[in-house]
Amino acid sequence: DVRELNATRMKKLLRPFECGPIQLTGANDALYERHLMFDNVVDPLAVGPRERYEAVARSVRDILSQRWIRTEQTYDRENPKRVYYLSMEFLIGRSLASNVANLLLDPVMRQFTEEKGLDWLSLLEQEPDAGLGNGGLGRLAACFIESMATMQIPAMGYGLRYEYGIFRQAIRDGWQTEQPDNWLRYPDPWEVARPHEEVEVTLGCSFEVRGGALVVIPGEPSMLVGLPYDRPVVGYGGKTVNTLRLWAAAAPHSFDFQVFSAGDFVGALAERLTAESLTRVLYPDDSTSMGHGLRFIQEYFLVACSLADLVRRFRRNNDDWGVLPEKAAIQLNDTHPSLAVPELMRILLDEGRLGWDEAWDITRRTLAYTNHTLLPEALEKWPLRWFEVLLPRHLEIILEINHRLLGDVRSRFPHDEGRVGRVSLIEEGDVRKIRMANLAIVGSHSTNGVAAIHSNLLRTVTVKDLAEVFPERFSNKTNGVTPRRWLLLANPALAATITRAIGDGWITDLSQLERLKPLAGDQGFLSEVRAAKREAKIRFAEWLRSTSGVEIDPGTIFDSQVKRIHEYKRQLLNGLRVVALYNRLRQNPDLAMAPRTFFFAGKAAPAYRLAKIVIKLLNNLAGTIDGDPVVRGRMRVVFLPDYCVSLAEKLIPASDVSNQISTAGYEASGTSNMKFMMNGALTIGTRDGAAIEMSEAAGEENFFLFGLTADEVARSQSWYSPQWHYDNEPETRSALDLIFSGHFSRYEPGVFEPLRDTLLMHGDRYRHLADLTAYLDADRRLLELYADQDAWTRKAILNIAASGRFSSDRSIAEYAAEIWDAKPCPVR
Ligand code: B1N
Repeated sequence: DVRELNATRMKKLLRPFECGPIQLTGANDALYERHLMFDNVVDPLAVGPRERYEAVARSVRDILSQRWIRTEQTYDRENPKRVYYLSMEFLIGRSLASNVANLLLDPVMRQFTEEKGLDWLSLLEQEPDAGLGNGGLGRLAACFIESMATMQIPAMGYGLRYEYGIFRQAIRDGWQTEQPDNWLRYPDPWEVARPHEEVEVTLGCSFEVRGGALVVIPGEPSMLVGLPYDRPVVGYGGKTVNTLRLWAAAAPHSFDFQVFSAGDFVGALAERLTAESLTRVLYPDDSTSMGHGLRFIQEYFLVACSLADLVRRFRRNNDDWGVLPEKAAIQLNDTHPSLAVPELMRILLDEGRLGWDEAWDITRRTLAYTNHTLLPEALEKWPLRWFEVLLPRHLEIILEINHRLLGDVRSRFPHDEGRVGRVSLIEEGDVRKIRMANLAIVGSHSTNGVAAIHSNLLRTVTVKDLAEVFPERFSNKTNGVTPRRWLLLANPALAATITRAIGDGWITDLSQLERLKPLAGDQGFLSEVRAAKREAKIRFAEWLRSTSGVEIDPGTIFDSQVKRIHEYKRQLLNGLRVVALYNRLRQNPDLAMAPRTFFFAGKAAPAYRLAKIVIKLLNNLAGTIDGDPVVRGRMRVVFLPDYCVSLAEKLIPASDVSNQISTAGYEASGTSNMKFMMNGALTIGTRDGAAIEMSEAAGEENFFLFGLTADEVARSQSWYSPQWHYDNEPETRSALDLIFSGHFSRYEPGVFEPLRDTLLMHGDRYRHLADLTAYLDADRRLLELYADQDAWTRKAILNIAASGRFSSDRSIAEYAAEIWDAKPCPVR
């Protein structure tokens, strides 16, 4: 029994250090005290909270180390098919609580912290979030590797070790400001550097970073080194510990100062620093491709390092290149790593000396691609010129792929030159570009979207012509989230309530939540679920008060919208709803309306002007409404700064209402929607992304759906008139009038004028006003239900019971069966 084994081992490991002689041999004497004193060479009695966190984390790492080594040994011995998940982002957040929980060490930890007089929760707060991602795409990668470890799938995540993750957001005078997030300032106890497994990467030119911009020095090929840093990925139960391998860029050792420096030691050293700056910072753009050269090289660097590494591992155990597709499945997380197509071809052709047809067959059968967005501005296209300078061999290969593709298409679809132009890997124009999505689809055996509606739109609209050429390659894999972090860890009260009702099998088989359905009629269970929600709300309110001084009332409805700030996600629509409700109360202070706290959180891309104005509006709404005695105690607006994984873990369990209100057809899937559902929030939202499947699973009567459908949005160009809504809908008009009257911006005249432009003047691509009255109507239904607490909780239970499908374990099971043909490889 792993649980017992670990418990005894942990007790030994954490045995207090009693000033006796310290044994420096053997595995079991790595005491907490030893880490405390010797890692930082400090007096254990004088250490601060950060050192205590580090020592605890290192003790936990000691415990998982054996398993981690044994996992790799098992894979090495059994040579199973491995899954490689390539992603520019892994938004993993904190690791301590998750690793302890997955190692089943909670009871031991409780005892240990008690003995030491440590406060577990404040210990956890010492760990910085690993913010190596922007939002949903990066968090999905994190959930997926956790699920694969739990399901004992031989998998590895490959990403970049950014020194600066997503920026820290602070709010000054209502505006977003960005601060660099130097999350590795203190030594990270989880990462293990593997200098002996470094790889070399060749580029067709040299480059310099000057003033943040990339300056290419053509002509001279250059070399970079990729240094792997490994992080453990602990599966639930602690049986499998997989690896997340993050690459850091460095200059090669062979770098010859004598030749390059010509006496200029410091100048030559600057070149080294340039190499190291490649992986310095994560691009903070979610859903737009900014077209920066540095980003292009980052993407190639990830691909080149990861493929070199996995091919080396493959060659250790196999001498026939032809079996690569039986030994490796490489999943591309969006097109960001899609240079894997020409890179794998290059390896097979130039290093493996295979012929084109064989190399192409192996490449395609090894690679698979996931698309995460249909927004045209997010679809990556890189100038052909950049390939000429940086990756000339890859360009040659891409052109050959394209030549063969277009030949095929012409013979299968004669007299259809329109199609040929659209499926081509090259976009013609002033600046010729490579279409990375087309490259990924053509160069792989599988393309999937991340929710049913999204996969359908991808196949029938966005890349229709290619999908008709390769229909068998397209499928859907609806996203999921890990129930370990998002229910077991984040919501201990609800998790315990569920376990009391149906046992703990749900932790690794979330479909078991269905067994809660009959309990929706059980008065005792209703009160338990209500009490759990109450506990989460109090916990959140307490945390908020103690960290920011902001006081909120857990007796109010907690109504949340937390996600990246983007026009298509329509935080602005939510803002208009808030203003409309505020107007109702101002006009009729005696109106009966359940008191509510509206929470907003999310970051805007630093260069996204309009999104930043939306943040400003939400903060000004908060300020004005807070200061208005007429609505005191009736409604509050709170903008929580610096939304991140650890904040989501606190707020989502505490929320009663989940807002998922994107313009239908624009949100590929969404994943926070699933976390809210699992935690017993009711969803008010549009028929978009995975919310459609969620409402089908729970029954539409248990959802508050409203607004245009994706079809209606797609056809609305001809009739949508924002002015009509302004002229004919009194609440729409008075909400807009109040904003533009300066009511929320008394000393900042005109700040919100750009919003008038987007909402009223240019036809508004995101159709805000078309959905506002429907939103308010859904909100009215929601408040009616809330008035009947039992009816509300019943629906919450039915939602929880139907959320099992949205576990990332289910998503991974589908990928494993239908794309990867990967099987568990248990570690004995
Ligand atoms: O991926 C998530 C989905 O649940 C969301 O609906 C989707 O918006 C999100 C460029 C992206 N799509 N595209 C990105 C991220 C970073 C970047 O540089 C695009 N993120 C999504 C998971 O499937």
